[in-house]
Amino acid sequence: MPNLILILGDQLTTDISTLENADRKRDRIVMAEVHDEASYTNHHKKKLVLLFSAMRHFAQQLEADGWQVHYQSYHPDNETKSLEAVIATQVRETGADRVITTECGEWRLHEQISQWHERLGMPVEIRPDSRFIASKQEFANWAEGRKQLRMEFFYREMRRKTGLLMTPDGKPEGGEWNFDADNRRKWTGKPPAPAPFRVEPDGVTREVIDLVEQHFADHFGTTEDFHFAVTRQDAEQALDYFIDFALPCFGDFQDAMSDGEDWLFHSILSPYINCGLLDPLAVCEAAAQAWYAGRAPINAVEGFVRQILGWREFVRGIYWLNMPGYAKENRLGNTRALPWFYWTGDTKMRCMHKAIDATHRNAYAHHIQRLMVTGNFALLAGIKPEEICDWYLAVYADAYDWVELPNVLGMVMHADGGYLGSKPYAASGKYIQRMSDHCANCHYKVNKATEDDACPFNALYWHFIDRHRGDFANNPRMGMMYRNWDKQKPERREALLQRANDLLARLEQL
Ligand code: FAD
Ligand code: DLZ
Repeated sequence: MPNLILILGDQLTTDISTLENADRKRDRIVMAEVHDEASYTNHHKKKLVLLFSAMRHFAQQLEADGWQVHYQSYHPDNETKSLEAVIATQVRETGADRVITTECGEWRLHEQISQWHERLGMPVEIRPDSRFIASKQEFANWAEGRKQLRMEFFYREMRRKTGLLMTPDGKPEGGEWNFDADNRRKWTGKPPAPAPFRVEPDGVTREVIDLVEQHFADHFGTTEDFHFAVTRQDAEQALDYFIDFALPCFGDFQDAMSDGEDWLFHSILSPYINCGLLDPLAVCEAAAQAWYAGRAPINAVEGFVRQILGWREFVRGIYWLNMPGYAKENRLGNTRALPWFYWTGDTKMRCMHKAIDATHRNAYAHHIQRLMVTGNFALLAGIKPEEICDWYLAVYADAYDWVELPNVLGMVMHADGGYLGSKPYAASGKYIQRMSDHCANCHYKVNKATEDDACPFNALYWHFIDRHRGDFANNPRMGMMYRNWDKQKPERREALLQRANDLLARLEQL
């Protein structure tokens, strides 16, 4: 009897654990573009194109390698609209008596798949996802008994485990674990940032673009200028391109933002790593090699490796340790609705407009735009976590619940009460001015705080500090903010709070 081997849209690698011990002659691989996965959020059109095209290319490769593949292409009239329905049909058609899958990345789907053995009446083997460097159990063991979980300590464990950027006697290369302090330069146009790596759409991708335009016309974003890689080969070239042209400056300008450059020196690899086209450990190894070969400085390479080996693994661990309760956290008691301009970019705040517009065009914004612009604004304005989380899940090509949720709910919104991060990343317009050239082009004046044309981030920042005194006044990392706030004259504080209340009352008009 054949096994049915389910490969999901974010498991596009022959190293996936479902294929271990599989028999090309006996077993059947099932891949399906289904309504339920394509519609559980308002996925950016480019994310749909990326995944459907990458899935189709991967299925073709499997077939060329001698696998039997059942592939369902998307059509709104397909009778089988969920993965379960596809599997049930395939069970009937093939007489399979066992389903094998690799654990999926999202709680939502994980819950469904966990019930399949009962619903299908047959064994459903769920294998661990060995693409991650730390297993769920390993993370749980590390976290056990710790009151607070801090990425930095977990990251060091991962460095030791993998030996990445470690000397033979077990010390961190370069003499430090972390070169974060060297990752904060403003970018003023020099050196020029490389253009993003581009792959021109082939026939398969063009077909998917037409499909998405036809059936997902109301989804966020655009398919125009689609240039993502959709095969492992091309994604590997994107990695090489990053290492050659952007990695050397990645460290210096990691936190920079620019009015005229969407991508700066970022790798733009997360869409590929997350869907399986690139292996996270191999990506880190390639970056480390560049340092050993003298092709990139340590602040760049360590900074890059930390994002993948540290943050990426850490947020995944947090997710699985705390779901499903984590998604419902709202410890700061936020109640405001997400302003509509998050979907349109129609705001006079230049930094917000730029970040949202890039998101709409590219299905991409870099980390500091996500954290310190669109995220920071939502934090200061007290937006309901579930609404801002839904937005982030929809709008990026790399978005999956396991990585989006801890970043948004934990890192940005501090809605988990400081479980993931020791202090909120709240910042006034000054931070944005320091790290970008947006403010020079903005309708609002970053040097003003209470006037009608003052940067909204300024008064909102102090409102946030004031309204959350009970949450943060005893946080040692926030003490200085409260001292600064308390030092201001009462009339000034009053004017700032009044301005903030006025802004909060007409968020939609900003
Ligand atoms: P680079 O800046 O080149 O970084 C290299 C790699 O490090 C990334 O490709 C990514 O794999 C990893 N990485 C960096 N930071 C993080 C992080 N905080 N968490 C996990 N991995 C990280 N990343 C996603 O992959 N999917 C998401 O849905 C997502 N949502 C985010 C939401 C918010 C509010 C914030 C603040 C961050 C989010 N991130 C998310 C993390 C990070 O912003 C993106 O991984 C990064 O911007 C992707 O672009 P890049 O490949 O050019 O990254
Ligand atoms: C994100 C996504 C989308 C848009 N479509 C599909 C699909 O049609 N078929 C599929 O197998 N997977 C898809 N995915 C990825 C899944 O939703 C993903 O496996 C879960 O989000 C778990 O990480």
